[in-house]
Amino acid sequence: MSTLAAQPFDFVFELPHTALVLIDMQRDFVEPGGFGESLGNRVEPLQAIVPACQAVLHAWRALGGCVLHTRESHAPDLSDCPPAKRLRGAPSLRIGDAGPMGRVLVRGEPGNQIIDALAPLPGEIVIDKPGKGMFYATDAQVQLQQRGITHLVFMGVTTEVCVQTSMREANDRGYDALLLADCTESYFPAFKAATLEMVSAQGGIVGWVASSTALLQALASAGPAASAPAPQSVLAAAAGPGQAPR
Ligand code: C5J
Repeated sequence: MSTLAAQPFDFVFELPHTALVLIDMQRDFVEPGGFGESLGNRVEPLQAIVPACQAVLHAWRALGGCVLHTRESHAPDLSDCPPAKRLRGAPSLRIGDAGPMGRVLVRGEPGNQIIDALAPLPGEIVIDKPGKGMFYATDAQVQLQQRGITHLVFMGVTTEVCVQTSMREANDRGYDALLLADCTESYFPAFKAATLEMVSAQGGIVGWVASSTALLQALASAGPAASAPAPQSVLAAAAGPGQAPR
């Protein structure tokens, strides 16, 4: 059992039953020339969280913790992209259009890959999600249940869109969810600040918020014993697709 200082109160978790979730740390959002920039946003603030995300990811992996990555992505024929999503607004590139990193938000394209610094390792879960939330039209729930996961630690982008939507979906499904404040970012600072507040408000109506430092301290005191060996069936299920698109 590990405990860390969080808002609105301490977050208590067991590493073998907790997954680290990285939401949409893909080139489309984090690098110039992608979907995020095509919407008129500056990507630099999102790049600034990468070192903190890396520190947590490395510590988590060192203890053998479960890791789940998501990518916001659509099938090449866009059959899973509602016209309302594709046609909304006036971006310089729409979903499916050819951009500097290939077709925007399309599975298998260079821009749809998770950035090198946080690239999934073989055996880590990779969820391609057509929506903003990680559970909508995906098998995330099945994958987590197979591994006995009850708690989620969230990092990624953007705070108020895909991260918050995924946390709300997780909360409704009964997961205890923690958001690491310095490992998530928005193109809009005020939206990030509001999300951090609304997640932990009202006694943690969506979940908890803490710093990566607090989590790293909790992991350091947990040590290798926190990572129980996985049963054979779970190890078999964990041989996931890595970075390969589904
Ligand atoms: C957005 C996301 N912002 N990953 N996607 O469209 O938050």
